[in-house]
Amino acid sequence: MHILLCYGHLLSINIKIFLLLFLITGNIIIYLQIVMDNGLVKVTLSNPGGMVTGVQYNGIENLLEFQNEEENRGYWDLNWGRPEQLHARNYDRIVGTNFTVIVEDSDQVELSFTRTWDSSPEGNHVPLNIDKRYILLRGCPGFYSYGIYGHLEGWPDFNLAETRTVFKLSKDKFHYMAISDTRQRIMPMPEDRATGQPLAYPEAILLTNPINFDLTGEVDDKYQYSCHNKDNGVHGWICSDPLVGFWMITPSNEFRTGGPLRQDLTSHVGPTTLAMFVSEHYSGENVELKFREGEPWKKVFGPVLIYLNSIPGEVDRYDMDPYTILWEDAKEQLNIEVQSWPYSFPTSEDYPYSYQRGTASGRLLVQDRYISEFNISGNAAYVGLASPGEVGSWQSEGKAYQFWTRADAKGYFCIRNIRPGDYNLFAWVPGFVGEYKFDDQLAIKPGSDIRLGFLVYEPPRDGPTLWEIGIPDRSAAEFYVPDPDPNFINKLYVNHPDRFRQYGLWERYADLYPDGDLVYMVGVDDYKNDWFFSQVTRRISDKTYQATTWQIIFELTNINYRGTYKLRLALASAAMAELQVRFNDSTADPSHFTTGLIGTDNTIARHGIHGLSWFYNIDVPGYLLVDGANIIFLTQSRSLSPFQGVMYDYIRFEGVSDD
Ligand SMILES: *[C@@H]1O[C@H](CO)[C@@H](O)[C@H](O)[C@H]1NC(C)=O
Ligand SMILES: *[C@@H]1O[C@H](CO)[C@@H](O)[C@H](O)[C@H]1NC(C)=O
Ligand SMILES: CC(=O)N[C@H]1CO[C@H](CO)[C@@H](O)[C@@H]1O
Repeated sequence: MHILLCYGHLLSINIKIFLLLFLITGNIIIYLQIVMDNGLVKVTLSNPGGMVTGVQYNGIENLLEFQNEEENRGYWDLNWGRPEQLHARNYDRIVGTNFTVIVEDSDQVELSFTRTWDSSPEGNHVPLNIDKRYILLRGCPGFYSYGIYGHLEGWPDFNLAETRTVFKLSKDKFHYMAISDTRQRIMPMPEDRATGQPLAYPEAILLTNPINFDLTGEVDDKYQYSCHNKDNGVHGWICSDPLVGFWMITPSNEFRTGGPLRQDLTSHVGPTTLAMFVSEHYSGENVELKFREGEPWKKVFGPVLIYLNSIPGEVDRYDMDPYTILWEDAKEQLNIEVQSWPYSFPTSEDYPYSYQRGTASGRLLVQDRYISEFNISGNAAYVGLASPGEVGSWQSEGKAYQFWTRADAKGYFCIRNIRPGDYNLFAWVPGFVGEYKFDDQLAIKPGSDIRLGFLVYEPPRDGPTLWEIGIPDRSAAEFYVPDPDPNFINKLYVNHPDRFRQYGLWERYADLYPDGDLVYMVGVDDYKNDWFFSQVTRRISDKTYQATTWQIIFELTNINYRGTYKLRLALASAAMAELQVRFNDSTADPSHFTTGLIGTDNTIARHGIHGLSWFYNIDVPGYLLVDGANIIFLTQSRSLSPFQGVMYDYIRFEGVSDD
């Protein structure tokens, strides 16, 4: 099918660059438009600037929204601040004033638009040199883009909060959006958001008067279309007449921040499609890239592929619906790109080719004698290389590159195409608490082949499991996720595995527990039905919220009053929260344990089911326990907003060690 779809490849002609619309001032010629054309796609760029102003394909003059200003169709942008600016951000749409043709031959065109930092006070730009690149290959219906960001030693300090590349498509043409096999739908028009009713925050709109009447009464919110880095390889839009797909393909996660489970935006109403490189989404300010004491930095974001496809001939020839045909072809193209990563064609010296990279491999085993007397295979473990740091530090790391893989069922893993540099190896195994870190740093050099052999992870464990709630997998998805309020539905997520992506679920807590907070009876209740996915605040009036205290009741006999029991508490998210834990005394002051104020991942408001992962090991002296029924009180004490709270990942109560 793929070859059939892309039969246009055969028609490809040599690549041309046209320099159009020039001005002549004195003896200087200034080109205002640059066009790359390979016979399949024609990409028009502004000069100076290097904004993508037009994408011509399959008989459509411009897939981008031609009614937008030229600098508001296809661009790179960023949000940055000075250290002393606190939360203030400066928005910067990157204008590359220095245009250079880097490659122009019959197989490839590569263009560069650079902006050099202007150190004069009037410059007022982020202290970065930025090189935006565009590549067109022979026979490829699409184009690549990547960015090289550099901060030289001694330059001013700053924070980089967000950077991405954005494409705004023709709103008359693109109405169907696809981000995964099960997340595809006809989307609202941008006008519908203006005529609709804003909900608890500006991103969420109730569609009261949409152009497409069928969408009346649904909620639109771009955060409902977020995706894990590991699954965010391809997303985009389909035009139904003629049938054309516009896809953002990101073949590698190496340049993204925060590892495989970090989530970020994909495509959303506009119609807009994004490749997010740095952002705070689902993580908070600690994932901002902070540059201090004039430290030098350089990073390559991308390349990403803007891929176009279409259906030649009559649609009736296929036994699939046309949206599926285009989506399946886009996924196939993602596979091709992933197989070809790292690419051999980008010419920047900051982009290492395959032979300039290294490999690390080994086998991860888990040793937990309360589960097995033998080593357990690190089945499907996440194993990754990231900047040297503490356990978990990679969750908020984004200055350098990260390289992650999944181990096989026996725990064998192989991480390929690692850029040269110093790394720590981190791993975690679904089903086991905590995280593994290999003791030594790994120095990857071009051609390195590091074989680590057996690595044995001993997850935190003192005594036998007396009871547990949930599964340690860094997500709250296994808990009870309520149906949304029928007035605030996104129909895509009705009867959908991602039911947690509905708007307003935080309000459902008080509906379900009107008179008192959640009480969970160990051995009686089932966490799938009886443990609400998020410990949120309770609304008591329009703008007033109340802290909540959940209880876990469990029976205990033969208590070892001199021994120490252990509570393992893994959180899947925290937003301006403080979780206090008390044993059998709801008023103990101070509480037996508190997390202190933690988290700015904002996952409750953004339907994320998890943000950053937190893990606490709490000693429980036996004298706090009683023979018979015991109560653990979990108080989330911060309650200024509906979006404050925690999500639990897993809770385990361990008996006293039998050593
Ligand atoms: C313009 O860009 C090219 C290619 O990236 C670079 O080699 C050159 O130094 C730049 N010139 C200026 C004046 O920044
Ligand atoms: C687990 O594997 C390690 C590494 O191969 C080995 O040293 C250890 O003896 C094994 N433990 C058991 C209980 O088999
Ligand atoms: C010290 C303390 O508050 N103990 C309490 C533990 O919980 C039981 C209820 O199961 C109470 O009866 C105890 O007073």
